[in-house]
Amino acid sequence: MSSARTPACRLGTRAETVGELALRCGFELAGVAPVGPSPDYPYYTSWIGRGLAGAMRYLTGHRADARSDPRNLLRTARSVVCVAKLYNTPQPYSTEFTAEDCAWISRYAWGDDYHDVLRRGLEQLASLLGPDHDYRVCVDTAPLLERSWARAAGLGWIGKNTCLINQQIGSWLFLGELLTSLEIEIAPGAGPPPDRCGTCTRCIDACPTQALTPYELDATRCISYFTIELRGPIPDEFHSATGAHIFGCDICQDVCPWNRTAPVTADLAFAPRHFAPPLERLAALTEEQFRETFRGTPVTRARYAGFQRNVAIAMANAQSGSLA
Ligand code: B12
Ligand code: SF4
Ligand code: SF4
Repeated sequence: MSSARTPACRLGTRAETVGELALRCGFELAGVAPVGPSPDYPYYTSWIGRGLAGAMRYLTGHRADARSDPRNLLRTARSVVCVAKLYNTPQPYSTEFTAEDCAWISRYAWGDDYHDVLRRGLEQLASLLGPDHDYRVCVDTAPLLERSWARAAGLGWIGKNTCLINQQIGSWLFLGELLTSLEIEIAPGAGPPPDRCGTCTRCIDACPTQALTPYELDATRCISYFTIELRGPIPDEFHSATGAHIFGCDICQDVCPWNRTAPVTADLAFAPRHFAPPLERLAALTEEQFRETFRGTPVTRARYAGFQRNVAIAMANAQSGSLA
């Protein structure tokens, strides 16, 4: 396991750094960025403005404006503490897995819901930082540009697949943040690492729906968006490309060379509960059984109707031989 990137920072008279404290709270990476206007916010508004968010309304309107500055979430914030938690497990990648008539659930959704796991770790980190600060914990759902802040805090670069990638441990990472009123001193030279994608285009070439152009994702073409976020029918033209995916998609990370030797998490919270379940079994689940089977995992976000829609498409693909 790679050690946490440790920003040389001073917390009053404390000897420990935020990176060391974050390790104690179960995170692999931590870094700090000073609060200010959000890096990449103009890019974000351009992405929204071009319709690339599809129907994800929580990304637009006043929720979009809130992303312009973390002080919209915590008025007294002076530092953004960014953390990352590894969720990789030893199971094969979707691009290597060949069992017939099985469904593919994306790697991040095999175990416990990460929102709860990261929130607990961040609350613990907040208390280790002492009683005298205002803070706010953010994991995924807050209107904060998490990848951009993680890059600013030195956790990794943003790849052509749009994921945050760390040179040592790859991109199977959940991100979280602690906005705090503490002013944490950052070492000179800390900050974003270089982009290490180079001339590689594997993710762009492998995406079955051509959702990626370098560094940009069109959600209206993305299997992850279709199978998790979209309510209503998935456009017909994307059915066969969806293959066996019934919740999320990992292809553009599976093929990334930086994930070739990615370490695995020691946290049992992410141990797979449902790895490649048989499609027949999923198709037979009642709504109650669906809730019972996937309780406490991210899969419930698809809701029963979305889940059934996804399973039906994967079964049709299995019958027509386009599961690959
Ligand atoms: C909406 C959303 C999605 C959407 C859209 C994804 C996307 N690429 O935009 C969908 C449903 C498709 C999705 C899919 C996934 N998601 Co998601 N998602 C989010 C969410 C809630 C918001 C992301 C967002 O604002 N997108 C809009 C784009 C424009 O922003 P962005 O991707 O963050 O990119 C920023 C920077 O990269 C930079 N940037 C990007 N491109 C460019 C180009 C230029 C020219 C410039 C200047 C800047 C720039 O600016 C952007 C704005 O800050 C975040 C949580 C959060 N609050 O941030 C999680 C998050 C990004 N998702 C996450 C995960 C794990 C996934 C999946 C792997 C899940 C799965 N297996 O299906 C896939 C990965 C697909 C992929 N290749 O991105 C993790 C990412 C961890 C990581 N290592 O990067 C996050 C951070 C959640 C978390 N807390 O861990 N997701
Ligand atoms: S998650 Fe899948 S569909 Fe979406 S961009 Fe990556 S490879 Fe393409
Ligand atoms: S597959 Fe290649 S281009 Fe895509 S994110 Fe990984 S290194 Fe970058």
